[in-house]
Amino acid sequence: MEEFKSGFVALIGRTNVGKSTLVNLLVGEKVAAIANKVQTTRTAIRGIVNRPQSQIIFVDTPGIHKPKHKLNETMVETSFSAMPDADLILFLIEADSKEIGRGDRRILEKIKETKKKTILIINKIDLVKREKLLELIDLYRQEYDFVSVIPLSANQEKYREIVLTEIEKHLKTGPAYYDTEEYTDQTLRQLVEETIREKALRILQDEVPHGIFVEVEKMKTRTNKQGEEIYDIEAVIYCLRESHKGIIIGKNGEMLKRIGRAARIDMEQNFGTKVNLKTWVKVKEDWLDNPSIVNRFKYQ
Ligand SMILES: Nc1nc2c(ncn2[C@@H]2O[C@H](COP(=O)(O)OP(=O)(O)OP(=O)(O)O)[C@@H](O)[C@H]2O)c(=O)[nH]1
Ligand SMILES: [Mg+2]
Repeated sequence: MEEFKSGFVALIGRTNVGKSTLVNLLVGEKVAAIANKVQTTRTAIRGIVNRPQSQIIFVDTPGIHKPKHKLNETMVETSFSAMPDADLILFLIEADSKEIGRGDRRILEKIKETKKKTILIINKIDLVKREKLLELIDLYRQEYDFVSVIPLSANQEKYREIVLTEIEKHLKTGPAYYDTEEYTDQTLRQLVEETIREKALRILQDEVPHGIFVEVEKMKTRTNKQGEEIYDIEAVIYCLRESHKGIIIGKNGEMLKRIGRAARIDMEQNFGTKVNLKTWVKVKEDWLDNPSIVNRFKYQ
């Protein structure tokens, strides 16, 4: 019989390349927030795949970008800290890249430094012509000896098995590090906070959602009259300014209702229970540079 394999696989790439989309696809559950905005993921998030002969622990990380404040700095630090701990790295780039930009160059240098086994993932191939890919593969192959190169679309199910099989090949014999029933290391509370923040990111415009963090204040489970399990959740959305608070709440509270409704629907689907969600908005100026808040996003 083949021996059981396991390992930690870190996903690294610039912001918005589709790391969280790929983690969710591979895990088959909603582990990380996805949005068509930069800097969606703020800390290292683990997603676990349990297979008959292996356990793969994916480590999603914040996208590499140029920091503007303490939170940004911590996010980038977190991503680079995840690399030395990994057994394998998935380096994600976008299929429409024409050259190696500054962010990708920085990541490449780190990979060369750590000499880690790395799979190059070229994402969003649905957006480019095939011929373009060959040039890009060539360009990157000259930089590092990748164990393999996989062009794909992270939002298409058909790539799931291809990537998992390739990863499994490169894992070493080892134990299951996590309970095989688990699919993430995040608590339910963290999943709730991330779901609300994801909806705020998707629904709000400009800089408003980037200054938000969410805190669950109360979470209780009970059984309703119909015998269904229901979660009563109260959460606060913190933002940077009074003017942002006005935007998040919206006219007659419509915006906040939209965010809350979208979050509730998502949670009911992902948790398989009913959810009764109440949200408030509060201002906390300068939190982006406040170490006691920002330190929550450090790699651990
Ligand atoms: N067309 C297309 N869009 C994709 C694909 N993969 C991801 N996206 C979109 O790209 C955007 C960013 O995806 P995320 O998964 O949040 O990217 P990320 O790398 O985790 O971003 P950060 O957390 O900010 O670093 C979302 O709008 C996704 O829907 C793909 O294969 N094709
Ligand atoms: Mg992400």
